[in-house]
Amino acid sequence: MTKVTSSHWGAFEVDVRDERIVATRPFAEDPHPSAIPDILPQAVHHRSRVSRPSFRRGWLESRERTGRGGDTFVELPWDEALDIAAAEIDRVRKAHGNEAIFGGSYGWGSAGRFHHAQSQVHRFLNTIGGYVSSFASYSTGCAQAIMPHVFGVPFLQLNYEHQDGWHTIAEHTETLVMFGGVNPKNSQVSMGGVTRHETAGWFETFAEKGMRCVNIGPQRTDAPDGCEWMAVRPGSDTALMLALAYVLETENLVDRDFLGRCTTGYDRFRPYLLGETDGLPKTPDWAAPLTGVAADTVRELARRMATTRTLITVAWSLQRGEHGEQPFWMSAVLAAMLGQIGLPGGGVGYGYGAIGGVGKSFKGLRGVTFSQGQNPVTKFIPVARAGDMLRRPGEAYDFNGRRDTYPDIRLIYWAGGNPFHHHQDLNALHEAWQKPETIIVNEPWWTATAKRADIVFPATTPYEREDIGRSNFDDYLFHMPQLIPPVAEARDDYQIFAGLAERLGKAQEFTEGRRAGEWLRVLYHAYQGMARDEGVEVPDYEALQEKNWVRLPIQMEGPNRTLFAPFREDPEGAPLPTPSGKIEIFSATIDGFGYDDCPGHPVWLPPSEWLGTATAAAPLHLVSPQPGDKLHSQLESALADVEGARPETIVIHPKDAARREITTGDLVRVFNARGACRARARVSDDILQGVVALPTGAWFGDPGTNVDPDGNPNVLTRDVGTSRLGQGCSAHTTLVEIARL
Ligand SMILES: Nc1nc2c(c(=O)[nH]1)N[C@H]1C(S)=C(S)[C@@H](COP(=O)(O)OP(=O)(O)OC[C@H]3O[C@@H](n4cnc5c(=O)[nH]c(N)nc54)[C@H](O)[C@@H]3O)O[C@H]1N2
Ligand SMILES: Nc1nc2c(c(=O)[nH]1)N[C@H]1C(S)=C(S)[C@@H](COP(=O)(O)OP(=O)(O)OC[C@H]3O[C@@H](n4cnc5c(=O)[nH]c(N)nc54)[C@H](O)[C@@H]3O)O[C@H]1N2
Ligand SMILES: [Mo]
Repeated sequence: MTKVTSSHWGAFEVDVRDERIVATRPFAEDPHPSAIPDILPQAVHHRSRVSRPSFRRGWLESRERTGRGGDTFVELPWDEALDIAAAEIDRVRKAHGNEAIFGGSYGWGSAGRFHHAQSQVHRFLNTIGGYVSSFASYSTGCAQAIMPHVFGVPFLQLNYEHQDGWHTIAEHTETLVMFGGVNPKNSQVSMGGVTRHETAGWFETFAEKGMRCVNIGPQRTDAPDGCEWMAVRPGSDTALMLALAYVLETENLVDRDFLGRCTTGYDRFRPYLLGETDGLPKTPDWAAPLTGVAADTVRELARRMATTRTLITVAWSLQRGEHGEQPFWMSAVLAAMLGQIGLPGGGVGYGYGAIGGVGKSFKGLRGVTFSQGQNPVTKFIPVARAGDMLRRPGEAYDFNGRRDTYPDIRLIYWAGGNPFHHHQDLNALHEAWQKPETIIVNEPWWTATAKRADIVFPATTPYEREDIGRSNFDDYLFHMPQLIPPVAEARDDYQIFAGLAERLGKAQEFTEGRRAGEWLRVLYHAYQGMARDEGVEVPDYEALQEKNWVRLPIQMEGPNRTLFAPFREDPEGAPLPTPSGKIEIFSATIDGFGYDDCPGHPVWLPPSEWLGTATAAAPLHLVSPQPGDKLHSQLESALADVEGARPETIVIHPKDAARREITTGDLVRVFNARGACRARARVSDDILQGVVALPTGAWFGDPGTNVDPDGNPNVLTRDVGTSRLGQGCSAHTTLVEIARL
């Protein structure tokens, strides 16, 4: 049998023989298919699958909690396993209340609208009284806090619904200034799926049109070949942006009319820019030693930006570091000074390349959604503060103008995420993780997180269940057929939670009396009605099953979307939803919070770890980007089997390598005071001297291994919020040393 299915990395064909996935092939309509599914046959049937419900021996026998990660597991039959888990959940909620249950459960899980692990776990926990949740994402947590203060619009809405689409950029942009690049490697994936991979193709078009594309960041490879590379030290972008702004201000290249009509607070920012408030004019010469970019290069770029249609783009990675609020806010100020916000192909935009859907323009069509219900518990944490939450119960912390205390968590339920891949400072997380009384994880594979749980329920993968594939940022609709039976005794998350809900007397609330197949039809029917209301006909469920997939007629061709065009046209008549109705260069709201790590207008704040604070013990800046060959830590067990694939590859500059007598292919130890991992060196001048890059995604090793064997960079990263405002993930703020092994 051959069928098409969808995934976060796109659609692909699957060959099935004797109830096994034997091969995958690209989807015919995808111009640049991802190679990620190549490994799927090995991964789905890998020996690292969780076969049966498993209990950590120490927990099962004596509720002992210090052995997480180092213990053996006992397999039990499903009924008994669900009984024990339900009784434990019941005990915790009765003894400590639902505020003692952490169900934030961050992670990407798999595509598919019904069997979406987060929706399932949240709905379940809501039916039994609620859980402590988490706000935003590791991807854009900091931006989601700061950017609404600046533009008034939720950050992701800005990315997906407002900012210029590729068509508009291709038509109008003359200079594309990309902080952190725009990397087709990253746009291979999108939450819920990206069917046509178009980013690389757009850059071919830009090149044909003679667009000048400048990649500003530590790695040449962050943008397609043919783009200029302006190497800049990680963490220093705000200084560079300030220097560009200084040139605009002092060479009279600022659009004062735009500033007057559409912004507020330039008068508060300008004295800082000119050094009147701190004695430090933010000149290109001031910035040069901070950024590593020559002053003349900055002047030339500023003049070019002021005299051509210029779009500034900012990669999400820039806010995944300490003070990540600043380059995001400052990019908006710089764009405002240029006065091109609201003109097609000009202004500023975020996350192009981060995710396949950004830059595409479709008519809005609501999605297929399974209701998570209402959470009676209002307590939440900023998502990346999970480690702090476990370490500091009852202690106060700041977040975006509010002061709260961390809850005292007794039980953690995680489904569809891998914190021992994604969280920073994993050795510290491992310590903190020993504190809760019980940890339950649903997982298809024995990940580092599953190995550190007390109860592991084996979950199916999307290939083992029927689902609907649909993303709001894509123009395809899929019936995702069940391709193979569940591997070993795996069950769908839905079935697992239905079993727990039943034991807790909430079967009806959770299932509403429906089986998964019935839910699919109910959800699809609602979606079909909504689509019809929007003028889009989609086939009946049975017809979609038969067809396998359809392309929806929702594409917007030609230049079609310009960020804040109506606002520019008429700032009084179409104000932004900020307190002033304008773009906030100075925010009285933020100023009122009184945060020294995020004051009332953008400022240069050096991170605690960057090349400016390099020491003999940790002289290199580590960036840990997303892996090109997979999604985060998914499919990792099969990839790690490939001869020579592990440990992960770390990119290092020839001069840094020579000093350490490292050559390409050498095994190295990467280390700092927080931890150490192995990696395999690749010497390349595609990276700025002083910077090394090790992608995320290797599975974190077992406790007791001092040097993480496969190369997970999060043994090295710092677990600290971006600032009291955003409290986002600061993974890119890390210094390390490297030695040959
Ligand atoms: N150093 C550093 N760290 C980072 C980042 C960085 O840039 N640098 N980036 C951060 C970012 S942006 C992100 S988004 C995170 C990503 O971190 P995660 O989203 O946690 O990573 P994934 O590997 O996608 O984890 C998903 C897990 O869900 C499991 N899964 C898949 N399908 C199902 C299912 O149907 N049911 C269940 N129960 N489980 C399923 C997978 O096997 C996998 O273990 O990493 C963050 N960490
Ligand atoms: N193939 C694949 N694609 C993915 C993912 C994946 O796991 N695999 N994950 C997806 C997810 S969840 C997300 S959130 C997005 C993330 O998308 P991004 O945040 O854009 O991606 P990253 O790979 O973290 O970082 C991109 C580049 O930023 C540069 N960089 C790091 N720090 C700085 C800095 O301070 N200044 C400048 N100028 N550049 C810097 C690094 O050189 C790095 O290669 O990617 C998505 N795409
Ligand atoms: Mo992400």
